[in-house]
Amino acid sequence: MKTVHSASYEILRQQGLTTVFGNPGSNELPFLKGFPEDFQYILGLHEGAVVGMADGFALASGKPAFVNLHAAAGTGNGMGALTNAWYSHSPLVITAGQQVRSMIGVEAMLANVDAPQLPKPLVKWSHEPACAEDVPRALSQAIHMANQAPKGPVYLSIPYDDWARAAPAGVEHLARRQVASAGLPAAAQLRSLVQRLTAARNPVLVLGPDVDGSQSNHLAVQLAEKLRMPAWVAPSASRCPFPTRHPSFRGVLPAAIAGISRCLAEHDLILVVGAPVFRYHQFAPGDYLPAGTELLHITCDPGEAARAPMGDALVADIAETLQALVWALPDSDRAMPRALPLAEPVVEQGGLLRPETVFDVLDELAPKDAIYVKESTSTVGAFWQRVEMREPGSYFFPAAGGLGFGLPAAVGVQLARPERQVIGIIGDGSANYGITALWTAAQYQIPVVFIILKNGTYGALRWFADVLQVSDAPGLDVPGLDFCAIGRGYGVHSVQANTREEFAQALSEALAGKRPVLIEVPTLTIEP
Ligand code: TZD
Ligand code: CA
Repeated sequence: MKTVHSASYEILRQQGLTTVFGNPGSNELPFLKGFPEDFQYILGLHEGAVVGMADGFALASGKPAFVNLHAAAGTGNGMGALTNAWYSHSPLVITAGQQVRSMIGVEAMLANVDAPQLPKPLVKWSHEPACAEDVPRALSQAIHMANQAPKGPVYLSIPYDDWARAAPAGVEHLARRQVASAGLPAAAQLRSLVQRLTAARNPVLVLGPDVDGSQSNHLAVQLAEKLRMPAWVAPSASRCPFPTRHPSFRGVLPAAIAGISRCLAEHDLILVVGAPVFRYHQFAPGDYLPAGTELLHITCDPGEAARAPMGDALVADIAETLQALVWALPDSDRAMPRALPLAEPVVEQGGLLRPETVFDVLDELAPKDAIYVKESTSTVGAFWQRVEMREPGSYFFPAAGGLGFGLPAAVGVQLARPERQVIGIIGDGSANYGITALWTAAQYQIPVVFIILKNGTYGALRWFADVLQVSDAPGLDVPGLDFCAIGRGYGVHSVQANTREEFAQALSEALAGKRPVLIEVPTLTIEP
């Protein structure tokens, strides 16, 4: 007999979701029964780590990732991670076990009384099928919803007595369904874009995470070269959309209204691609645009288009649109922008290392196609200045600033991209929110190099406390943490490096090995 269970696994198999990131409970056991040999189960010890790993896996593979959580408590633990998945357009298909249908009403243990309500508003779609027979179809819908532009997380609650029920007639049509979308602007829209870009005296490009997400980095380069434009990375960067040593590269825009206007003041036209307009952070009021400047926005997300406070937006497929623009635009005869000068080495005083030095050593020793998963908030600026990134998919940072992404996501990214070295650069504050992912890296031998920058404090909050003139806030320091002991406790080979030489040595050894390694580096605190 074909069951809801076998039909659902067939859908997952045919749609390529054969890796299950999970943390099980009694409600999930019937789903895990007879777990097929062609699937792999990646156990995370806390749901924040489970969702973070799946998020990294989805972002790095560009494909939906499957998650199985335990009812309300498991879902709740994973929800902080959903803030990042939502804003990074990460296609996560999250399922959770529910009590048997007849026991939800009496609120038996582990009944999630209003399951679809719980993960809102951090999912695109949240659902509990009305009957067991609808579970396979709902699962198919979940996959296609997650994967449609703009991609994002979805949630499905499944009562555990559903799995053993007979699948309905016609279920076999679901597994091989393909749902595609087209997103090329109409000819007239394209003409208008080309006209405005050609007419501009001094245009500038601002690129966001969806350029990298749609693997359009090379098209962004061609566009910048055609129009001889400088290219900025949109504020609060969660990915790297442009090679960082290209002559057009200008760095990451500040995440403040006034700061952005200041950086773009000399331009008459700003073309934003694949980013919200804009992902501001610190409140610094001012004009949204420099006087006399126009803004054009190309995005795959209708929500981003609608909520922007200025500019004209076009909702379209990023890759298709960039390709069409590259074909249609004539070469400009402006001068090519000049490359930014490389950052000078900093002077070490002999005490704690500066993060800049750590990054210089990384830039020197890491493979040029290394993937950086970064979650050390006070060192973002220094990192972008000092570490070259060339390839698509080279950088991931929590898109909503929700800490607990970095360490697990590094594990998920490495699982999705075994051919490239993943290096996690994690603050001593951030590391604690997703620390259990170290265990998964150790048990599954996922060879991430974790670099823990230990400055003993929530460095970015120290800076923010200055900005907000809060000089006396409690709870900003995190002394007394021994990450080598913690790493060893979770089964990861761990070493401390105190000098440039020790760090270079530890990093070289870690890169040469085929196992996860944690390097704890005591550092000074710098400003973001
Ligand atoms: N909790 C969660 C889940 N996300 C957050 N973003 C914060 C708290 C607040 N927070 C920040 O926004 S930055 C930060 C905190 C606690 C400090 C992180 O410290 P770190 O990095 O050691 O990882 P730096 O380099 O010392 O800033
Ligand atoms: Ca810190």
